[in-house]
Amino acid sequence: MDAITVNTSDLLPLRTTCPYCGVGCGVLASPGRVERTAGCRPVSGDPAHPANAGRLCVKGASLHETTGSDSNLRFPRVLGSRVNWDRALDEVTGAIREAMEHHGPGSVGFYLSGQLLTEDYYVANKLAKGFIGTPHVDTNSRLCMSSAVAAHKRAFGEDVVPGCYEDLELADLLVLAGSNTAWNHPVLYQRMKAADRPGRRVVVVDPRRTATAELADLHLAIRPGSDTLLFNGLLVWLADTGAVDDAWVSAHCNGFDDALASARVSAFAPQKVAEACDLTVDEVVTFYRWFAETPRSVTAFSQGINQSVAGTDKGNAIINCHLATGRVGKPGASPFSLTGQPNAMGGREVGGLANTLAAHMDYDTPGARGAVADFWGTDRLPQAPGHKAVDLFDAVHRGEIKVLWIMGTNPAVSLPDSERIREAMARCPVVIVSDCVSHTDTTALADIQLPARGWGEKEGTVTNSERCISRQRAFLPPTGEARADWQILAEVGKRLGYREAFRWRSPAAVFREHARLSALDNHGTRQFNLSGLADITDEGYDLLEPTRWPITARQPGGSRRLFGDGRFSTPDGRARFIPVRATALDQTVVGPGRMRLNTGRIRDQWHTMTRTARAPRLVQHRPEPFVDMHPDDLPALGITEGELVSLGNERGGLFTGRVRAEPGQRQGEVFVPIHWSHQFTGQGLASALISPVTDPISGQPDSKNGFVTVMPLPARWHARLLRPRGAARGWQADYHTLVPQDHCDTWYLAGKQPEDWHRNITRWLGGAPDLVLEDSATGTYRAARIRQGQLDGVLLVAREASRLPDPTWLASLFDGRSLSRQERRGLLAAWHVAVEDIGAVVCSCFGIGDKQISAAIEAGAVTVEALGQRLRCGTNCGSCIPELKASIGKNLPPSNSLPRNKQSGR
Ligand SMILES: Nc1nc2c(c(=O)[nH]1)N[C@H]1C(S)=C(S)[C@@H](COP(=O)(O)OP(=O)(O)OC[C@H]3O[C@@H](n4cnc5c(=O)[nH]c(N)nc54)[C@H](O)[C@@H]3O)O[C@H]1N2
Ligand SMILES: Nc1nc2c(c(=O)[nH]1)N[C@H]1C(S)=C(S)[C@@H](COP(=O)(O)OP(=O)(O)OC[C@H]3O[C@@H](n4cnc5c(=O)[nH]c(N)nc54)[C@H](O)[C@@H]3O)O[C@H]1N2
Ligand code: SF4
Ligand SMILES: [Mo]
Repeated sequence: MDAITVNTSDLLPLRTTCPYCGVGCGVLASPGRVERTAGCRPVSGDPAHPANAGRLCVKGASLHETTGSDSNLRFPRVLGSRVNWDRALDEVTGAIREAMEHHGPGSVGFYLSGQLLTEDYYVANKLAKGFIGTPHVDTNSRLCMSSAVAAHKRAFGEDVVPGCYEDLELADLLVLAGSNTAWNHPVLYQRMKAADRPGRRVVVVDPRRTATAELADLHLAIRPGSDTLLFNGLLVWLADTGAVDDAWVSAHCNGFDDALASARVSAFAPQKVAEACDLTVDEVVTFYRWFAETPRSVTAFSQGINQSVAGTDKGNAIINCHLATGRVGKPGASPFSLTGQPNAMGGREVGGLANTLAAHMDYDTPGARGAVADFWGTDRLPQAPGHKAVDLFDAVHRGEIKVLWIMGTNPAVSLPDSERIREAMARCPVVIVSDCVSHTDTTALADIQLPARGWGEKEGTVTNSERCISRQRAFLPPTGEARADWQILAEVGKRLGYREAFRWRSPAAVFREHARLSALDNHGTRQFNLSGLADITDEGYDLLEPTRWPITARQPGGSRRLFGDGRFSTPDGRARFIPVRATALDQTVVGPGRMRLNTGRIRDQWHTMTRTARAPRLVQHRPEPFVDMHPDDLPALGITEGELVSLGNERGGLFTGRVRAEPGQRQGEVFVPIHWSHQFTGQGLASALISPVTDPISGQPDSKNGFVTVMPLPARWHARLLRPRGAARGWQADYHTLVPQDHCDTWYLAGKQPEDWHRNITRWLGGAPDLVLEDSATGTYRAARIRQGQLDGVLLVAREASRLPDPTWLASLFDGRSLSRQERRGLLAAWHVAVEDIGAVVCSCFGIGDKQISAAIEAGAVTVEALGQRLRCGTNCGSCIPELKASIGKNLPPSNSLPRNKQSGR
């Protein structure tokens, strides 16, 4: 059944698409070693791709470091044991059939992902809704884009992004609302930056001063959650200053008066907006003036808008302002939802969300159920929408879902209230997980693990934020026995007895069917239309150039912009203003110890780190889970930067990370990253602190909003443990984080109880140490273990984290070399001892000998401080200082003679 043949001997770079963010950059890639764990050669940006024109960000540029990994899932497993595919597919099919028979089709649930390819997604949706007949199919896009989807549908009648990337450059006013583009859509950010010109302005709306704010002419550090008010106020301002495009509004829109009246209820004057949003009047008026006077305005928005109890309303508050000014789908003038995942858009196209059916048709779209059922040749379509993600896992928890199939997402980490999600999965009779990585927090809870082909191993298409469909192409052999997701799903469909419906021979055949369905009963009623590709040949599919949908006979080359002509996808063709009210702002008092929580992304990691943490260079930027706090919040908590704190919430969620003093934070608010899982740390799950509260319209969780108690972690010791990669997985301590490096794993550790290092050192190092240094007075302990001449482990312990030596040099010694004499001598100092003869070691912490000290004194380092600066001696535990002083007295050249009392350094 293998439809994909990979010509691994062909080393010419092949054009494919980055599997990370929704920018959807074109990538040139080629296989490297063709061995058991074949990786790929360094990748580069595809100069011919319209999204990036050759650019890549650091994640894209590190793709080759993440492929062909030993930690990929290689074989199917049932209850932990390796099985062959036949057995695994029988188990899956048997479990689904049994659940259908005994509990009805609704007892089977699917949880999909915006990281599946469109072909995978199409087959999953067809299998689940069309043939198993369960409506309970949702996707991680629920956590990501569903508020934008709902806002688009309310306003435009269809989930359509009207603009294209060029608009972000053409705009004379670019508003970035709740989007940290510099880190999360980096290539778009590069394009925005390059478009900087006199007269162009950028406004960033974000409670935090992020890297993106560097580009801003105006940064509105708004009170979290107050965006609706800000944009309602803008609508009122536009109306009151005569900036509304009355002719356009009356020709193309409905509902303006109601929306304006609703906006006036909460936000009639900039003063009031300023007060409620925690801005100055000047800031608000400046923003409003700029928007009113700039015809070419784009408002790009992302998770600061979507992930909210009022995410849909926030989206519509933004769209209302664009409708009022006729700035929709015109060059440099549009609202612009930035999608997160590489194929969030493709998933929406196939209908992967629980409330949609297929191909931009909903359950309640007139005639859609019948037409789709006929098209698929089924009579099993569910009657009505199923559970959205948070509700789906609630249903799992209640025992209503007997078989849950999770594909391409890691809900144990990413869904709110993660402990309860884990509990739900543990209770579920059969959990099937398709992933390309073997150890994730979700695969750990799987009864059946199915190895999916990953990036570089599979063929298909993705759609980026500007509706551009690009090919992902295979250029690596699959890992182990991994299969493409669509193949696995199709095989289950056949085994369930639906041979005809699932008999595609290639992803191209799946794509053709998907394209045909998009054209079904589509007489211009739905913009999503791929009829121009419905008959694409296999060769045409192989060569498919990046193209923006709709792609029809009239527009075979695709479409840059939509709705610019004022015709929308609503029954009457008119856009809808949506009356939105600002939600009452949370009055919870924050103060020392009780703070508001915000969560989000960092530059170099992708979500739950299953792939990006394989590239050591991506780990260095932020090696540990952290807690960003305003510097002025630290003293009241008795915390200094670099210490560990735990954040807790009332439901028992806990997050431990290292404090960063971040002046870009608002006071009273903390920010934590979403990336760390139990694979890398003990308690570093942002989702553990988030309540499962959702937007009533979209069902999207309020992931940017929590309240936490901040508690310093009273650590008695801090340590770094270095072991060969993979040698010491699963270390537990009150605080522990695994930092993968090129040749070793470094564990950052801390404990609340004193540790008996002597007794337990063999446990830490996996055997008896060969070198030990201990100073109980200062709490210093260091030990190293050498096996067959090679370094096998080093443990460095100190009372304070700041007193631990930098382990970079030690980490470099794990590259398989036999240690030289100097290297051995430097081990416990964590310091490369370059001089062959250093004399007797004086400073043990840094391995500094008396000959080095004498030479430094002769060269002018005549105080303890100066010696410390030059050689680092005496700067850690300080127990060698008396000896250093003695050396100074002994070696001081006569010309440098100082009065005795001035020689002491401390
Ligand atoms: N490096 C990296 N890039 C990624 C990803 C990744 O994991 N890593 N993931 C991708 C995915 S799936 C997505 S969805 C995107 C997300 O891309 P973004 O939306 O840019 O990402 P976040 O960091 O989650 O949140 C954006 C900002 O919203 C702000 N915010 C919080 N509350 C509010 C509020 O009430 N109002 C406003 N206006 N802003 C608020 C936060 O402070 C944060 O800076 O990134 C994509 N790109
Ligand atoms: N608190 C908080 N929570 C959040 C967010 C937030 O900002 N704050 N953001 C939310 C958002 S926007 C998102 S998108 C989610 C992301 O959260 P997740 O989707 O849970 O995170 P990923 O790590 O991207 O999970 C993708 C999984 O798919 C696997 N995979 C990769 N390629 C393939 C493939 O081809 N096939 C298969 N079968 N598997 C594959 C990966 O190894 C990985 O295990 O997190 C959400 N959760
Ligand atoms: S900007 Fe996004 S799509 Fe482009 S290389 Fe970076 S992660 Fe990949
Ligand atoms: Mo996302």
